[in-house]
Amino acid sequence: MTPYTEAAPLAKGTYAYTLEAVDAAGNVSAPSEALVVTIAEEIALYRGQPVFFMDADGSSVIVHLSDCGQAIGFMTLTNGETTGAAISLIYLKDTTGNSSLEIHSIDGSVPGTSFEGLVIDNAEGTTEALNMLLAPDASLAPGGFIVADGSIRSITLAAIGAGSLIYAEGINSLDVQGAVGGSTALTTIYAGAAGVGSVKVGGMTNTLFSGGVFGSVTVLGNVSDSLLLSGYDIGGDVILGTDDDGAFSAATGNIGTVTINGSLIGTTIIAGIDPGPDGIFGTADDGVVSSSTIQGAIKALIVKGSISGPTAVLANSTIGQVKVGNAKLTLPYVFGNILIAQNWR
Ligand SMILES: [Ca+2]
Ligand SMILES: [Ca+2]
Repeated sequence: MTPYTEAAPLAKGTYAYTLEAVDAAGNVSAPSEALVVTIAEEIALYRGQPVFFMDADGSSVIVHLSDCGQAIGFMTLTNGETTGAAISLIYLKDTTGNSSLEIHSIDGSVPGTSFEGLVIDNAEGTTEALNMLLAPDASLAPGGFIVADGSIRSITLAAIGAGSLIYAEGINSLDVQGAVGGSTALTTIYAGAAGVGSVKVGGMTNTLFSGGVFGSVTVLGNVSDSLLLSGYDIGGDVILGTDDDGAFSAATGNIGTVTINGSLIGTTIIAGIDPGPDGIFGTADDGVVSSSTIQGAIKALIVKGSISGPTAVLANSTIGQVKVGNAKLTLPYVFGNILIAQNWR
């Protein structure tokens, strides 16, 4: 087998390669299945210089890296200008807590746009990665990711697709007008010991959310098949139930008021509780997350719709009040496979 190398670097576009075998007698085989290769377009992002492109359905998209710091970056688009483009990756380097990234779009047969990946590599010595990711009409594509090695002050997105990952060392506010997650694959949001300040989302499905503390959590629709873990660290592998799980250091494990305008379905909400050896929250072997600072209180849980199981809401310390529909629940509340308890361990 002789390796084949293209003579010159390929221009952006999509290329198909097929293989035909020729024997000594000159017989030519049928062509193989095509190997399709897409060469992406890479666009530099300089602060203060917006980049414009047209996405696949004709929306005009503007990507803008702004404000201070030495932040620079690049953006990789798949497909060409003739078919329209999609953002496959945005990479930002040397950002600070003053840097902001904005993605806006107008028009197109499908409103808004989407991106598959955002990597924020903040400047050395900074703990803040970004002031603002303002993308109110951009969705994080299913299976997409946002990864920052520092904190992000505010994240505004249209939606977060199923199977996505958001990893940051603290998020002050997370505002998602549409849905977070989907039934097809687990969505993970990791907010480090600093946790999240305020969370406001359209709905939440099949999502694992881990942080040292949660401020207010407001959901316009339902929360289903999800886990909100305050104080309990799923670790750098962002997988629940592995060896690197434990306590966030210097985190309170508290949760502010959780308001769900829809229903709470098959979901676990934890403040400062450890699942114990069985790995399941709400069983007899549960423990307290062992950090000297963990308190693990929940200020209030207000569900405008109904609660269905298996659902567990457990606090190491107190739960201020629990209201479902118009009823105020007395704790501990145990009904079928629903368990709501304060001072759990
Ligand atoms: Ca883990
Ligand atoms: Ca357990």
